Amino acid sequence: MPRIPTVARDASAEEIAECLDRDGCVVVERLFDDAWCSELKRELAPHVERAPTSIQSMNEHLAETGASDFYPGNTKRIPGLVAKSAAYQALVMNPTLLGVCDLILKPNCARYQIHATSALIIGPGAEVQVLHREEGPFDYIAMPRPNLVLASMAAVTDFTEANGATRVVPGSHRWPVLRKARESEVTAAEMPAGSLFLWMGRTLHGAGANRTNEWRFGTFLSYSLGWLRQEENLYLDVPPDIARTLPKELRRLLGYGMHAALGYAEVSV
Ligand SMILES: O=C(O)CCC(=O)C(=O)O
Repeated sequence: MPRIPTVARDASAEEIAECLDRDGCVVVERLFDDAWCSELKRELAPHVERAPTSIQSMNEHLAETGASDFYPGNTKRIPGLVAKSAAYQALVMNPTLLGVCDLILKPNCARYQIHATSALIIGPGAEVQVLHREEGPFDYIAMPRPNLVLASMAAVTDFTEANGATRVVPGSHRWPVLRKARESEVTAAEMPAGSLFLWMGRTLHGAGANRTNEWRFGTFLSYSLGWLRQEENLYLDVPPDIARTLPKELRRLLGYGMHAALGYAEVSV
C-alpha cells in the first residue's frame, strides 16, 4: 500500500517541503484547531446552503472543454473563499504554509500567488473523481520545468477513505505525464478534522467516492508562480472593493500587484 508521510502540526516548513519533494504529498496533522473548523463552517454556512449539489453551472462551463464529469455526483463546490471567510483568510496566510511556498515556489518567481480556492463538499453517493494533476493546464511548458503549483486540502470534517478523502498517488510527481496509475498505487489521504493535506502540482490525485451518509467538508487552496495565469479568476471572485479591505500581503497574494512588468492597471488596489 503506498504511504503518505504524516507530520505533526509543529513540523518545520523544511521538513514538510522535504516530504513533498520526496513523496509528492504530505499530511500535516491538526494544523488547525476545532475552533477554526467551527468558524469556517459558520462563515460558509449560507453559501453551502445555497450551493447547488449538481454544480450545474460549472459543469455546463466544463462541458465546453469536454470535462463535464470532472465533479461527478453529489458535490458542492464554492469558490471565492477569500471574500467569504476570515477563517479561510487565516489559512491562506498560515506561516507554515507560506514557509512551504517560499521553499517550493519562490525560487522560480519574484512572488507567488493564490492559484485557486474552493470549498469542496462531497455528499453521500458522490462517485470517484478522475485522477488529475493541478499543473495539467500548463503542459504546454515542456519538461523539465520548475514546480509551478502547490496544492492543499484542509479537512474541516474528518476525512476517511469511506467518506471521500482525497485519493493520491505518492511519487507520481516524478512520473512522465502520460503514465497512468494502477489502482494499487492509489491511496486515500485520511486525516482528522483540522489537518492539512499538501501535494505537488504534478502529483496525481482526485476526490474519493462517498459511501457514507455524511458530508465530507474540505477547503481547497493552491498557490502558483506569480507569472502564471491563475486557475480561479480572483479579480472577479474578490473584486477591488473587497480586496481594498484586506491586508496588503493578502491583496498581493490575490494578484493585486505586479510581477516584474506583468499586471499593470490604471486602478490601484
Ligand atoms: O475534493 C478533493 O478531495 C480533491 C478535489 C480536486 O482534486 C479538484 O477539484 O481538483
